[in-house]
Amino acid sequence: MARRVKIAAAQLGPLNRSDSRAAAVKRLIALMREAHARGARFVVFPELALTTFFPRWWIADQDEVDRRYFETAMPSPDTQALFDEGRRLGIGYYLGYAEIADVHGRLRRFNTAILVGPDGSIVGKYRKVHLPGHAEHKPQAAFQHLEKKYFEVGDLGFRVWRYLDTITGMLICNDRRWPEAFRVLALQGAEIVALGFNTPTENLHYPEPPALRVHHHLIMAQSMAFQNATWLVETAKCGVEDGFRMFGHSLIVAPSGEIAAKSTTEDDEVICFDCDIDLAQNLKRTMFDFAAHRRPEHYRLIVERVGAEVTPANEPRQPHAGETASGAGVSSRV
Ligand code: CDV
Repeated sequence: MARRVKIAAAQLGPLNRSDSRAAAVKRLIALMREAHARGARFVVFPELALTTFFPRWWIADQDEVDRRYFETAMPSPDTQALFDEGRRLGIGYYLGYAEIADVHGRLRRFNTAILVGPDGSIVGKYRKVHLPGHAEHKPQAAFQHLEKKYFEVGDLGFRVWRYLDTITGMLICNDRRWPEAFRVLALQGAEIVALGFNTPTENLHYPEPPALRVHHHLIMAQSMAFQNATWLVETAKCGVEDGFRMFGHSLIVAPSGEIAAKSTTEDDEVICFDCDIDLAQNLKRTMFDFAAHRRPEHYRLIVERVGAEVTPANEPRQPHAGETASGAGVSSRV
């Protein structure tokens, strides 16, 4: 019998700096109730869903950042009501937040997402790996993107969990631009990938039409879902937050690469789709039968090299660690 899970993307409109955690949690609960009323068993909330997108500001006082924007416990007194309501409704969810963890006596800060089961237990945790932006203050810029200042690179890797009779993985925002992240999840059998995001409408680095940014968001989601034969749920926090606009376009994408549901506002909005988890079986058995068709012996550069280097095939190059001279010598032999 086909496995079906009705999944919701619970998009949040702006959360301003003046909004309390309690106000954010109240809105998340309202979205959760709506998703449940529409039959959803799994709700995907956005990245950093409890506060404004604070990496847009340079804040010198780390104590202030910690106090205003980070969670030291999950659930916390402020978020307990969300956990209670999720358990009462018997609904699972993905929730993004800023985490301070005490790791062997050292405080470490991560951009984190958790997967919470219908019984209210935390099933899985992911800490964002691809941190965009910069660590230094750019006073001339219209806004900052200081994820590299406020967060460390996640230390938990890309993982999947058995969840609601599926195999579910988590990513966060900028990860959606990196095919490697999806492929690592797909290689562990991912059937659903959940991802929350906050994406400014304006490009910090160079002028770019907002429509083009949305275009990139859509084509990435469609190709990542198809090439990895997985359902993909991407949920925005969006709208004009403290004067800075972020786009919506929350999505549920089928393993066929088709957009099954998409938000139409830049405000609080629930979109839902009844996902046939086995829809990808044919694809996984044929075109994307990894065991039959992948050629990792030709993919070594993906893990051995970080930045691009120009290495023309007709110029000699030094062998990389672990690579035989003959393996490296493709160029010298042609
Ligand atoms: N929160 C993010 O990771 N945002 C990035 C922006 C900076 C481009 C994104 O990839 O959407």
